[in-house]
Amino acid sequence: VTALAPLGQQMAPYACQRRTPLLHSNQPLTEALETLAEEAGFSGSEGRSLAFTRAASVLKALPGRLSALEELGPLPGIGEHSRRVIQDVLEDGVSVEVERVKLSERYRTMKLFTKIFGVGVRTASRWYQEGLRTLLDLQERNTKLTRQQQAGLRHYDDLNTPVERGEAESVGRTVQEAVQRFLPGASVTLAGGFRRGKPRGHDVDLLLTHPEAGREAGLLSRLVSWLDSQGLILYQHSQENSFALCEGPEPPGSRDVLDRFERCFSIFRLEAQGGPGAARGWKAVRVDLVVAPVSQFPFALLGWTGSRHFERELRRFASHERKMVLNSHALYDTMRKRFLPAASEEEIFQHLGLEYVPPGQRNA
Ligand code: DGT
Ligand code: MG
Repeated sequence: VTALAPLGQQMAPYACQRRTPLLHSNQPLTEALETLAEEAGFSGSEGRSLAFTRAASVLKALPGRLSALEELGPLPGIGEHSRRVIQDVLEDGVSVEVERVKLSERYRTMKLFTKIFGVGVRTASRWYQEGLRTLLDLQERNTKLTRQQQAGLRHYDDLNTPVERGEAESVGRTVQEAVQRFLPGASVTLAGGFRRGKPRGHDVDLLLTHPEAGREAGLLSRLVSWLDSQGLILYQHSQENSFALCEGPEPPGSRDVLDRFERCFSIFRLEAQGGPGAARGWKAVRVDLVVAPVSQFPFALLGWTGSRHFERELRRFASHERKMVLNSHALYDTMRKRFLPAASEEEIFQHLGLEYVPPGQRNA
């Protein structure tokens, strides 16, 4: 019998050094690991969550279906606990641990609550501790909700029905047409999972820019008011640009570095195109509108295309391997103490000394 080369033999350690297609051959394994990652996140164990996410991400990049643990070889990034889970699923088809998590009251409740727009792990956890278990509980016990959470609850079913690609494109066209009224020449780009080739997603991420620097200023508020006046917006809150290049980017690992663009979190009222909303005539869809000045556009595009794990790995690679700070606004070289401008995503990969990974291969 010829010994097969381990499937994971050539696996590079950072997800941004690998190609990760949308479809892969190890779905049952990655689902199990991602459930544990999610559960660890619900318990506030970020490190443990990341370990499971990393292991899942490695499996997504394998060239074929794993049939025995040994085929992995001495892969970096898959810890002992993850190996145990993989082995269980390979041998028994399921992991008892994962099944137990999925049935646990805490996991199910946390999942129910965090699926409300505007509810994070902290809030969901507090509600769970207070004994709340259902969406009805929230209403009956007059739980204090933010305006965002109220909207999230009101449109709960729609917002937890996947957005189809056709719907995302339709939202994109609507925004594009509206933008042309106020700023001809401005562009609207569909980012997020759809740019990576996903056929459906949880929201629509749209990036707006204009080829002439500065022309994009003020666009967002005019755009949103107009969309609102047309009855297309069910909810929105906007945030002003708070990023100044002269401050320098934040140190790596600091939270929310992508959140400093002029940005609008919204819920659109989308005319139904079949599916669950068809009878009613419309469907609520989560839409994020982000405005980037043209000089930052490639960084914004790279940062908003995802996946979240791919982004995290890019930033980790930049800082640990290159002593650079990457965020959705800029790339900063801490050794040479200067920003490295880029006119395209390709140039950012070049600055980092990474082989270019096209969007469809960033599904880490
Ligand atoms: P999905 O669930 O189908 O919408 O999948 P994605 O990949 O489109 O995920 P999404 O929409 O949450 O985010 C897309 C990318 O944009 C993600 O890689 C990170 C970035 N991003 C989106 N929102 C935020 C945010 O609030 N903070 C930060 N730091 N990054 C964000
Ligand atoms: Mg998205």
